[in-house]
Amino acid sequence: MKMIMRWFGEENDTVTLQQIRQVPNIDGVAGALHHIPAGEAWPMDEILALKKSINDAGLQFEVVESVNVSDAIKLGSPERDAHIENYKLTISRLAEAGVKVICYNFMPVFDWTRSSLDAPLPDGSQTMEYNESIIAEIKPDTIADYMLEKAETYSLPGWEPERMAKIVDLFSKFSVITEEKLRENLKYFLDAIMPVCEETGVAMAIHPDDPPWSVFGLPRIFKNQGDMEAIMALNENRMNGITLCTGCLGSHPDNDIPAMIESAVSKGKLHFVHIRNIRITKPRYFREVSHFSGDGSLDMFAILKALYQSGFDGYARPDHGRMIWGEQARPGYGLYDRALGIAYINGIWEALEKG
Ligand code: CS2
Ligand code: MN
Repeated sequence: MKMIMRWFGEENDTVTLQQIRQVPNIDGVAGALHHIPAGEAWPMDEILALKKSINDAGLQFEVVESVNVSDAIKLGSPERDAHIENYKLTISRLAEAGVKVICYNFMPVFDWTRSSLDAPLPDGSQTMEYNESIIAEIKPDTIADYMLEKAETYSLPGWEPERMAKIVDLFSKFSVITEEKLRENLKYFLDAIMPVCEETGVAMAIHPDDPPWSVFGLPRIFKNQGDMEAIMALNENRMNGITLCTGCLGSHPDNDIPAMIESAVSKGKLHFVHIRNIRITKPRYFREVSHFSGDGSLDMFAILKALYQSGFDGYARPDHGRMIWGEQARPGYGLYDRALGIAYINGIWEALEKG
């Protein structure tokens, strides 16, 4: 298992590569060109500049998170073929730069959704919270107003101001897309890119829907093990694989994370793991907590044991962390709590290795 951290780039991250380099057992970072809109090809010179800055800090750049998939590809609208051609170009260029895994998601309109980015925990830290009773109040026709009202304090991925005007339009387009149709559109995308992935050795790793149920009435196709198996079966190529996010899938108590790990590894399709813990207070109400099993609802030892025993040898990263010790950073992506998470994971992993 290769341990990495997500890094948003010099201009967008409060955490430096030099700080990341000092985390015990760190191998590299998952980076991206965040300013390139979904649907466009990533320029080679910018990929190489990003790689150089990471390598110069003594870190590897083998994972990209994310090359975002455009709305046209998710909707199956006419521009999708042009966007897919650009995506294929991006894959080949990333391969040339030494990238092995691309993390992406197929969530319509929004990436992860939370009701608060700075909910207080009893220890005085702040964390992200999902409370369905708040989310349920927001209806598709009022969402643009809600987002504008929140814009100052509350910026979720996909909620960028320039997208707001498009939101109402996107909702109406997705309202006719069933889960079956969305899965079909994912298959169309995968079938088109798999030959390039095969040829270049780049694995695609789809991230589950966060939270793993439908929000704002939008279709969701990666919520549980059944969905995961269906996605893996869309294209048999080993490069059509999974990012397993423990905190995301684990926020639904029916999801058996160790069983999902075993299944994906046995098919050679687990390429990337996001490790974090959450505490479920009641159904569809959870807070993100430290990695320590005792703080949350997930058994982190059982999860790591499943990775170890199944022979997982892909990439892993701590996912989100709490905001602790007065750090001011992008919600979920401070240095301190993620580094504590890695130290804890390192301890469990060493114990597993030494029996
Ligand atoms: C990440 C996701 O911050 C996070 O929760 O796990 O945003 C992830 O990067 C995307 O869904 C993958 O495309
Ligand atoms: Mn994740």
